[in-house]
Amino acid sequence: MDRIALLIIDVQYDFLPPSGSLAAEHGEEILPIIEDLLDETKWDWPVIVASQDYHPRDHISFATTHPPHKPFEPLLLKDARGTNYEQTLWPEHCIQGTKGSEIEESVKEKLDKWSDKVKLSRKGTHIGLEAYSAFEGYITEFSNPSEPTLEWSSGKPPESTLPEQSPLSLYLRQKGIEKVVIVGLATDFCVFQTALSSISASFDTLLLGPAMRGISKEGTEKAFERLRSMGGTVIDQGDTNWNTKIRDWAK
Ligand code: VGL
Ligand code: ZN
Repeated sequence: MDRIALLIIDVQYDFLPPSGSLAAEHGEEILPIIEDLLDETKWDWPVIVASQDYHPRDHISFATTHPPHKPFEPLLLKDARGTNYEQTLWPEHCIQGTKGSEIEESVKEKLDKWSDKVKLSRKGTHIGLEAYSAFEGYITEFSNPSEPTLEWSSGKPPESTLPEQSPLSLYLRQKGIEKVVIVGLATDFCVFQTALSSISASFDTLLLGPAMRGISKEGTEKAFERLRSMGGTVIDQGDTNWNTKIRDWAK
């Protein structure tokens, strides 16, 4: 697994059944596969990055921040950089300090064992900015993460960067990474946007379908189609031969 990073997107309780506030249907089915990928006797990733959606209360993406609007409605908003955009409003999720924001325990325990090979990308921390892609977060220690600084929480936000200049890209390049394998939640939002950034930043990008689930079925199918058309490699959700396919792609 030379020069290949594993990106584990948002495997957090709020995106998982049975109690997540924004659970991806059957999201729990991805856990054994991710645990397999984190088995050090089977895989030797030089770099692993987990991402964490990590919102303050009153985040711009929450329906409760914009009464009387309801979750899943689209709403035109202006963000903290002054950009007008259409926000899909969400139920409150992944709020800093809550159980829902934590990375699922079995995955977290395995990640802790990779010690200095694993980092955390925390995103969505600025109250006035939506951020789906792991390339839009700041990079910190996995086992001893730092809280967001003022510019990453409520101050003047960092200038928007091209994906190739983002903190995650710079980190991966510094480590000599050329290829990334992406797994996690949710296929149609954070996984999709992370994969778009990864392709734009010229990483050879593989999506492991069996280890991801989406919020909507149509959104998930569209995401796979678009990523394939942009040069991403997608292993289908039902593919039982994924193990061999990753190893062949890695050569
Ligand atoms: C996500 C919606 C809102 C995700 C995060 O992780 O896919 N989706 N925030
Ligand atoms: Zn979010």
